[in-house]
Amino acid sequence: REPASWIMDQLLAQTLLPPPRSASSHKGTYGSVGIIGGSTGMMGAALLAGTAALKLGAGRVYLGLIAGKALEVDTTQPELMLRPVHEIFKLDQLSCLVVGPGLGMRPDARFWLSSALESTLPLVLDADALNLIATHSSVANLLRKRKAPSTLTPHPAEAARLLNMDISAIQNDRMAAAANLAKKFNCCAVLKGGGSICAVSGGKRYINTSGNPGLSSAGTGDVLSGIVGALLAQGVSSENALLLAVYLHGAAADILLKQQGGPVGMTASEISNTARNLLNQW
Ligand code: NPW
Ligand code: AMP
Ligand code: MG
Repeated sequence: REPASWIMDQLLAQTLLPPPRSASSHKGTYGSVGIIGGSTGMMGAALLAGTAALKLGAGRVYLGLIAGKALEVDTTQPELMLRPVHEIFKLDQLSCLVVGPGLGMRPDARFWLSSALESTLPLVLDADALNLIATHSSVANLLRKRKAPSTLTPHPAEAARLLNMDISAIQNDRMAAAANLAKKFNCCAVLKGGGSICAVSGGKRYINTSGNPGLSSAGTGDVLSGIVGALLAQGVSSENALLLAVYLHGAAADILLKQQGGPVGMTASEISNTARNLLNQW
């Protein structure tokens, strides 16, 4: 019998890469990521997730923004296609949706999350998508009933809300918490924080070995969700996309820690750039 827990290191991560790019490929070959989030005051979270998806190789990235007075273009990242959220559901070529970065908790956010859960697309659910699932049993039921793959990316406080436990209880047995998330919500899940635990099918768990406290800054989780989306769009399975994204995200932080002489002031945007370089080197 296979053991139920594994160590996620560089050797294992390098077995999970998207296929090499062929000379005749085009942007359609690398898939389209839709990001749903960006409510008023939290537009940055959606932009960070979108930029991460772009940098990690998605062919196209669309942002479906919740904010009424949303941006129409990010002039520092004009490759991103910014749309009002309802337009995302009219696109027929999406490979996956990342729902949650800066989504907020208002009824319209819940409506668009439910629409995503009712779709047949692979989903990455982060941040406020997780908080809405934790607080609305009708939304949680939509998640449990999904046939397409779903991936949850909670930090310990979000995991505590999802499992209706204290943060200290989650942290006291992180392996069990990760497995319970996957089981309860019929998905794969990462319990984030130092030594992230990924739980996949069959009760299998992977303890991540990359990452450092430089990642303890606003927006790094939004970047992780965008990286998972990029890998899904490039045809990596949902389990492998989660494992590879978590490892790459932490490994990027480890490279930056060395380059910058320590963990202080590491930014989420730098994680995207460095993870991109690492993926190209592998
Ligand atoms: P404390 O009080 O800090 O010690 P929330 P969020 C706790 C968006 N963002 N271990 C934490 O504890 C996101 O996408 C927008 C233990 C606090 O109580 C979301 O949509 C950004 N405790 C939204 O903001 C950049 C931990 O959890 C609570 C923990 C809210 O997301 C930032 C905070 O968590 C952000 O990504 C840990 N490892 N981690 C932007 N630039 O637009 C957290 N806690 O209430 O879920 O709030 O994570 O900031
Ligand atoms: P979030 O709280 O959603 O912004 O996500 C934070 C990201 O940074 C997650 O991927 C965490 O695993 C990672 N992270 C935060 N603090 C640490 C730490 N001390 N060591 C390793 N990774 C961390
Ligand atoms: Mg977060």
